[in-house]
Amino acid sequence: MDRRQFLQALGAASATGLLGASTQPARPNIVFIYADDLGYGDVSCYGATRVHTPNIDALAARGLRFTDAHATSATCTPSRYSVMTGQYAWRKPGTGILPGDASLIIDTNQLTLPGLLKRSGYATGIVGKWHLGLGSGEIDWNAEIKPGPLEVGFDYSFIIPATPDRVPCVFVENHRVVNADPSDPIHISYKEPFPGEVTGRKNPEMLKMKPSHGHDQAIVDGVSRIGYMEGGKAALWVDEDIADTLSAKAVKFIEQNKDQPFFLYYPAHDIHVPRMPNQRFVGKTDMGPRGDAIAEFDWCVGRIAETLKKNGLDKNTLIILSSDNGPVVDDGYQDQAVERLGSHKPAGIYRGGKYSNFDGGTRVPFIVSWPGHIKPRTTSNALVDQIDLLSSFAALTGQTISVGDAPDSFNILPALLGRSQIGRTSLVEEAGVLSLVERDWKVIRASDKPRINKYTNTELGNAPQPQLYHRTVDPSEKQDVSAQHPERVKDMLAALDSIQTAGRSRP
Ligand code: NG6
Ligand code: CA
Repeated sequence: MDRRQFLQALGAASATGLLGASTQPARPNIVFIYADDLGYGDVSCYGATRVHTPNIDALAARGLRFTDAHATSATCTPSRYSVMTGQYAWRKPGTGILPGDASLIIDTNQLTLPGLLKRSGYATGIVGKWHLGLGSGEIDWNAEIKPGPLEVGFDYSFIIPATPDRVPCVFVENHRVVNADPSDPIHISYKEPFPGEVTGRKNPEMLKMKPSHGHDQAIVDGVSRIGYMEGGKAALWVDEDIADTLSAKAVKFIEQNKDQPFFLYYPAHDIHVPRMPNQRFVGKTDMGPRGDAIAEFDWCVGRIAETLKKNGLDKNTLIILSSDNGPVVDDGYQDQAVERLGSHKPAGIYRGGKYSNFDGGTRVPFIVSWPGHIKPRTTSNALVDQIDLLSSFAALTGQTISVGDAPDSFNILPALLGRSQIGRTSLVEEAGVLSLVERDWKVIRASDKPRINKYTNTELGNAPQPQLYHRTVDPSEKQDVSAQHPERVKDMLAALDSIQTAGRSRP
């Protein structure tokens, strides 16, 4: 048996048979809560002490907490693309961090996570940050905006089009900008300011939060952003109210769909920059806006959990909570995150963070709860990846996936439900370069890119030679042991090449 056959056999073993008596398709409601830039060490049930996350901890107490779970990438767009499609984003060019005027990067004929659940009779909704592009050319923000979430499997959509630090700073509900005013049309540019537009660069006296790097263009709600914007005064969001607005829409979606199975994808704007939590959360931690945004995110988790309970849905709802990439402290605004960090370790014991090849880039909190089906207060060391939700939910709902669909999504349902300690046996992590994890080992491809991001001060994990780390002996990736194991490095790099050229990795 060669390596590939062996991996396939292992994958198949984890995909079948382990569910035992309860392989019956089930159709619980599914809520996927996806934080933005929340690190492994940023919540109390993963070891944080200077911020308290009682609602996230309660979720973990009701279910299963993973210690070796990964976002597919160390940045947002590729991680989200992979969750939605079950395909490694690096297979598709153009899936890096998108500007706010980018076209939709998901093929509308492709099988998607919401599309799969819709096929099984679920009502599907997204409330939160999209960042996967909209439309198929130049977007007219004053007309119908499509294709977007509704064309790739969602029945309902209420989104921040890109990120909170990118224009346009408006919500889009289904195909329309919320509170759009035809007499004050919205225009967006990522090239140059509009005539007479005030910007963070020219008018810093107008800012209530100043940039530390970048973010010196359009000014909205006293914060300068990436990109230029004019018009749409009545449609502009107020940063401090985003969490209230999004969580209220999530509550409404749950209440409106409570009589049928539903899938709610809740990609929160917290704790991405600009960190502008509501006044209620200001000072909840002594870490400034970054800590307070974590408290705000936790409150949203509580609001969703409470809504499920109030409507008698808590027992029959599977909740997953995770983050789209690792943590970053200074991501472009002077928000005291560095000055007030103190002893807090956003990535826990892991090295690097957002943007990094080291594990801090992709190893994130990952909690699954489903009362009555998952044992409370349990922990799993199984290797899992968010890209696997698609195939795992196909198994959960008794569906098969065609060979060409979701090419990198493994069915790891037994691990997700705590019935197996085996998730994946390998995975590819994407940051500046690709890395391959295989059981106890991780190899990072060689890269001539900088070792440190001088703006965010992140250790990027780039080195001119491939690096090899032992994941159990040295989880913090301190000792590159490539020189001691040249054969292993060679084999693993070859395995990574073949995953890349095969175009698929799903067993
Ligand atoms: C970077 C931004 C950063 C953040 C990131 C995307 C600058 C200087 N930095 O380019 O602030 O927006 O993109 O974050 O503009 S992500 O979580 O959506 O990937
Ligand atoms: Ca992110």
